[in-house]
Amino acid sequence: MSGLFITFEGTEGCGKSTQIEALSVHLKKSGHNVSIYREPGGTDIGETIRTILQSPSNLGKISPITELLLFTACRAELSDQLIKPALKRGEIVICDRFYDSTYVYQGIGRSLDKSIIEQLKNMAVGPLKPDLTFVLDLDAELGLQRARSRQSGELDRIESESLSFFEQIRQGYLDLAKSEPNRFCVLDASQSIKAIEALIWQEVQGRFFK
Ligand code: T5A
Repeated sequence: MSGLFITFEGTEGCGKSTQIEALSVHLKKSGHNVSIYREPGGTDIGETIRTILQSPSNLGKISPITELLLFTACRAELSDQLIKPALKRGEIVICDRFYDSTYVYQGIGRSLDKSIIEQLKNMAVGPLKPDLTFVLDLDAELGLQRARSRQSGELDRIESESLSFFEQIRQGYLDLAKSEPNRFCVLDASQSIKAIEALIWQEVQGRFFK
Protein backbone atom coordinates (compact mmCIF):
# COMPACT_ATOMS: atom_id res chain seq x y z
CA MET A 1 0.00 0.00 0.00
CA SER A 2 1.33 3.47 -0.77
CA GLY A 3 0.49 6.53 1.30
CA LEU A 4 -0.31 10.09 0.44
CA PHE A 5 2.20 12.90 0.06
CA ILE A 6 1.03 16.48 0.74
CA THR A 7 3.35 19.49 0.64
CA PHE A 8 2.96 23.12 1.69
CA GLU A 9 4.68 26.02 -0.06
CA GLY A 10 4.70 29.81 0.01
CA THR A 11 6.72 32.84 0.96
CA GLU A 12 8.10 33.49 4.46
CA GLY A 13 5.52 33.60 7.25
CA CYS A 14 2.60 32.60 5.01
CA GLY A 15 1.28 30.19 7.67
CA LYS A 16 2.52 26.76 6.51
CA SER A 17 3.53 25.41 9.93
CA THR A 18 0.25 26.63 11.45
CA GLN A 19 -1.84 24.91 8.77
CA ILE A 20 0.22 21.72 8.72
CA GLU A 21 -0.40 21.30 12.43
CA ALA A 22 -4.15 21.89 11.95
CA LEU A 23 -4.38 19.46 9.01
CA SER A 24 -2.55 16.76 10.94
CA VAL A 25 -5.07 17.08 13.79
CA HIS A 26 -7.98 16.59 11.34
CA LEU A 27 -6.26 13.62 9.71
CA LYS A 28 -5.40 11.93 13.00
CA LYS A 29 -8.95 12.42 14.31
CA SER A 30 -10.12 10.65 11.15
CA GLY A 31 -7.89 7.69 11.99
CA HIS A 32 -4.93 8.28 9.66
CA ASN A 33 -1.25 7.80 10.47
CA VAL A 34 0.48 11.09 9.77
CA SER A 35 4.18 12.00 9.56
CA ILE A 36 5.24 15.64 9.39
CA TYR A 37 8.62 16.72 8.02
CA ARG A 38 10.20 20.01 7.09
CA GLU A 39 12.74 21.21 4.57
CA PRO A 40 15.50 21.94 5.09
CA GLY A 41 15.79 19.49 7.96
CA GLY A 42 14.17 16.34 9.27
CA THR A 43 17.27 14.14 9.46
CA ASP A 44 20.42 14.61 11.55
CA ILE A 45 22.39 15.71 8.50
CA GLY A 46 19.49 17.83 7.26
CA GLU A 47 19.17 19.70 10.56
CA THR A 48 22.93 20.36 10.60
CA ILE A 49 22.76 21.75 7.05
CA ARG A 50 19.67 23.78 8.04
CA THR A 51 21.73 25.57 10.67
CA ILE A 52 24.34 26.49 8.05
CA LEU A 53 21.70 27.67 5.57
CA GLN A 54 19.71 29.72 8.08
CA SER A 55 22.41 31.30 10.20
CA PRO A 56 22.40 35.11 9.80
CA SER A 57 26.19 34.95 10.34
CA ASN A 58 26.44 33.23 6.92
CA LEU A 59 24.82 36.18 5.15
CA GLY A 60 26.80 36.84 1.95
CA LYS A 61 29.02 33.78 2.50
CA ILE A 62 27.08 31.03 0.67
CA SER A 63 27.16 31.12 -3.14
CA PRO A 64 23.92 30.33 -5.04
CA ILE A 65 25.29 27.01 -6.32
CA THR A 66 26.42 25.93 -2.83
CA GLU A 67 22.99 26.88 -1.53
CA LEU A 68 21.35 24.72 -4.22
CA LEU A 69 23.60 21.76 -3.41
CA LEU A 70 22.98 22.05 0.33
CA PHE A 71 19.17 22.12 -0.11
CA THR A 72 19.48 19.16 -2.50
CA ALA A 73 21.59 17.18 -0.02
CA CYS A 74 18.98 17.77 2.70
CA ARG A 75 16.23 16.59 0.34
CA ALA A 76 18.08 13.41 -0.66
CA GLU A 77 18.51 12.44 3.01
CA LEU A 78 14.92 13.30 3.96
CA SER A 79 13.42 11.45 0.99
CA ASP A 80 15.44 8.27 1.43
CA GLN A 81 15.49 8.06 5.21
CA LEU A 82 12.00 9.28 6.11
CA ILE A 83 9.54 10.20 3.35
CA LYS A 84 9.78 7.13 1.10
CA PRO A 85 9.69 4.63 4.03
CA ALA A 86 6.66 6.42 5.56
CA LEU A 87 4.81 6.37 2.23
CA LYS A 88 5.63 2.65 1.85
CA ARG A 89 4.07 2.08 5.28
CA GLY A 90 0.89 3.71 3.91
CA GLU A 91 1.15 6.87 6.01
CA ILE A 92 0.09 10.37 5.07
CA VAL A 93 3.27 12.45 4.82
CA ILE A 94 3.01 16.22 5.13
CA CYS A 95 6.11 18.21 4.28
CA ASP A 96 6.74 21.88 5.04
CA ARG A 97 8.37 22.79 1.68
CA PHE A 98 9.77 20.33 -0.90
CA TYR A 99 11.35 20.65 -4.32
CA ASP A 100 9.02 23.43 -5.47
CA SER A 101 10.87 25.69 -3.01
CA THR A 102 14.07 25.04 -4.93
CA TYR A 103 12.46 25.79 -8.30
CA VAL A 104 11.26 29.12 -6.95
CA TYR A 105 13.95 30.29 -4.48
CA GLN A 106 17.03 29.01 -6.32
CA GLY A 107 15.61 28.92 -9.87
CA ILE A 108 13.87 32.28 -9.85
CA GLY A 109 15.26 34.04 -6.77
CA ARG A 110 18.89 33.11 -7.49
CA SER A 111 18.48 32.75 -11.31
CA LEU A 112 20.13 29.30 -11.39
CA ASP A 113 19.82 27.12 -14.48
CA LYS A 114 16.48 25.26 -14.38
CA SER A 115 17.85 22.19 -16.18
CA ILE A 116 20.53 21.77 -13.48
CA ILE A 117 17.85 22.14 -10.79
CA GLU A 118 15.77 19.48 -12.55
CA GLN A 119 18.71 17.07 -12.80
CA LEU A 120 19.58 17.52 -9.13
CA LYS A 121 15.96 17.01 -8.16
CA ASN A 122 15.90 13.71 -10.08
CA MET A 123 19.13 12.62 -8.38
CA ALA A 124 17.81 13.51 -4.93
CA VAL A 125 14.25 12.12 -5.03
CA GLY A 126 13.84 10.10 -8.25
CA PRO A 127 10.18 9.82 -9.27
CA LEU A 128 8.84 10.94 -5.84
CA LYS A 129 6.24 13.67 -6.37
CA PRO A 130 3.66 15.26 -4.07
CA ASP A 131 0.04 14.15 -4.61
CA LEU A 132 -1.13 17.61 -3.57
CA THR A 133 0.70 20.89 -2.97
CA PHE A 134 -0.87 23.82 -1.18
CA VAL A 135 0.50 27.26 -1.98
CA LEU A 136 -0.42 29.73 0.76
CA ASP A 137 -0.36 32.94 -1.23
CA LEU A 138 0.36 36.06 0.78
CA ASP A 139 1.62 39.58 0.22
CA ALA A 140 5.39 39.25 0.73
CA GLU A 141 5.64 42.20 3.12
CA LEU A 142 2.83 40.91 5.32
CA GLY A 143 4.52 37.49 5.45
CA LEU A 144 7.82 39.02 6.55
CA GLN A 145 5.98 41.00 9.23
CA ARG A 146 4.41 37.77 10.51
CA ALA A 147 7.77 35.98 10.46
CA ARG A 148 9.36 38.90 12.29
CA SER A 149 6.69 39.01 14.99
CA ARG A 150 7.01 35.25 15.58
CA GLN A 151 10.78 35.31 15.89
CA SER A 152 10.95 38.36 18.14
CA GLY A 153 12.34 40.54 15.39
CA GLU A 154 15.22 38.35 14.21
CA LEU A 155 15.24 37.28 10.57
CA ASP A 156 17.32 34.34 9.33
CA ARG A 157 19.78 34.45 6.41
CA ILE A 158 17.24 34.03 3.60
CA GLU A 159 14.57 36.14 5.32
CA SER A 160 17.08 38.99 5.24
CA GLU A 161 16.74 39.22 1.42
CA SER A 162 15.03 42.28 -0.10
CA LEU A 163 11.27 42.67 -0.42
CA SER A 164 11.56 42.48 -4.23
CA PHE A 165 13.23 39.03 -3.85
CA PHE A 166 10.15 37.76 -1.99
CA GLU A 167 7.77 39.42 -4.45
CA GLN A 168 9.51 37.41 -7.19
CA ILE A 169 9.16 34.28 -5.07
CA ARG A 170 5.45 34.87 -4.62
CA GLN A 171 4.94 35.30 -8.38
CA GLY A 172 7.13 32.25 -9.02
CA TYR A 173 4.79 30.08 -6.96
CA LEU A 174 1.72 31.42 -8.76
CA ASP A 175 3.32 30.66 -12.15
CA LEU A 176 4.38 27.19 -11.01
CA ALA A 177 0.85 26.46 -9.78
CA LYS A 178 -0.57 27.45 -13.17
CA SER A 179 1.79 25.04 -14.90
CA GLU A 180 0.48 22.05 -12.87
CA PRO A 181 -3.11 22.92 -11.91
CA ASN A 182 -4.02 19.36 -10.91
CA ARG A 183 -1.32 19.10 -8.27
CA PHE A 184 -1.46 22.62 -6.86
CA CYS A 185 -4.12 24.28 -4.76
CA VAL A 186 -3.51 28.01 -4.24
CA LEU A 187 -5.20 29.59 -1.21
CA ASP A 188 -5.44 33.21 -0.12
CA ALA A 189 -3.34 33.21 3.06
CA SER A 190 -4.54 36.64 4.20
CA GLN A 191 -7.72 35.00 5.52
CA SER A 192 -8.10 33.95 9.15
CA ILE A 193 -6.28 30.84 10.38
CA LYS A 194 -9.62 29.07 10.89
CA ALA A 195 -10.93 29.96 7.41
CA ILE A 196 -7.77 28.62 5.71
CA GLU A 197 -7.84 25.50 7.89
CA ALA A 198 -11.42 24.78 6.76
CA LEU A 199 -10.53 25.23 3.06
CA ILE A 200 -7.54 22.90 3.36
CA TRP A 201 -9.52 20.18 5.11
CA GLN A 202 -12.31 20.50 2.54
CA GLU A 203 -9.78 20.15 -0.31
CA VAL A 204 -8.08 17.11 1.23
CA GLN A 205 -11.36 15.37 1.98
CA GLY A 206 -12.77 16.16 -1.46
CA ARG A 207 -9.69 14.86 -3.28
CA PHE A 208 -8.82 11.78 -1.29
CA PHE A 209 -11.60 10.67 1.05
CA LYS A 210 -14.84 11.05 -0.91
N1 T5A B 1 14.39 27.41 1.03
C1 T5A B 1 13.86 26.20 1.40
C2 T5A B 1 15.04 27.57 -0.19
O1 T5A B 1 15.55 28.66 -0.50
N2 T5A B 1 15.11 26.50 -1.04
C3 T5A B 1 14.62 25.26 -0.71
O2 T5A B 1 14.71 24.31 -1.50
C4 T5A B 1 13.97 25.12 0.57
C5 T5A B 1 13.39 23.79 0.97
C6 T5A B 1 13.26 27.82 5.16
C7 T5A B 1 13.97 28.80 4.24
O3 T5A B 1 14.68 28.09 3.26
C8 T5A B 1 14.31 28.54 1.97
C9 T5A B 1 12.95 29.12 2.13
C10 T5A B 1 13.01 29.71 3.52
O4 T5A B 1 13.58 31.00 3.46
P1 T5A B 1 11.99 28.23 7.42
O5 T5A B 1 12.48 28.73 8.73
O6 T5A B 1 11.55 26.81 7.36
O7 T5A B 1 13.09 28.51 6.34
O8 T5A B 1 10.96 29.29 6.97
P2 T5A B 1 9.60 29.19 6.27
O9 T5A B 1 9.46 27.91 5.54
O10 T5A B 1 9.41 30.42 5.47
O11 T5A B 1 8.57 29.10 7.47
P3 T5A B 1 8.13 30.16 8.51
O12 T5A B 1 8.19 29.41 9.80
O13 T5A B 1 8.84 31.45 8.40
O14 T5A B 1 6.66 30.46 8.09
P4 T5A B 1 5.37 29.57 8.03
O15 T5A B 1 5.58 28.20 8.56
O16 T5A B 1 4.85 29.67 6.65
O17 T5A B 1 4.40 30.38 8.97
P5 T5A B 1 3.87 30.07 10.45
O18 T5A B 1 2.78 29.09 10.39
O19 T5A B 1 5.02 29.80 11.31
O20 T5A B 1 3.23 31.49 10.77
C11 T5A B 1 4.02 32.63 10.97
C12 T5A B 1 3.31 33.56 11.99
O21 T5A B 1 2.11 34.03 11.42
C13 T5A B 1 0.98 33.65 12.20
C14 T5A B 1 1.45 32.49 13.08
O22 T5A B 1 0.72 32.40 14.27
C15 T5A B 1 2.92 32.84 13.29
O23 T5A B 1 3.05 33.75 14.35
N3 T5A B 1 -0.07 33.27 11.27
C16 T5A B 1 -1.11 34.07 10.96
N4 T5A B 1 -1.47 35.29 11.38
C17 T5A B 1 -2.62 35.82 10.86
N5 T5A B 1 -3.39 35.17 9.95
C18 T5A B 1 -3.07 33.93 9.50
N6 T5A B 1 -3.84 33.32 8.59
C19 T5A B 1 -1.88 33.34 10.02
N7 T5A B 1 -1.27 32.15 9.80
C20 T5A B 1 -0.17 32.13 10.55
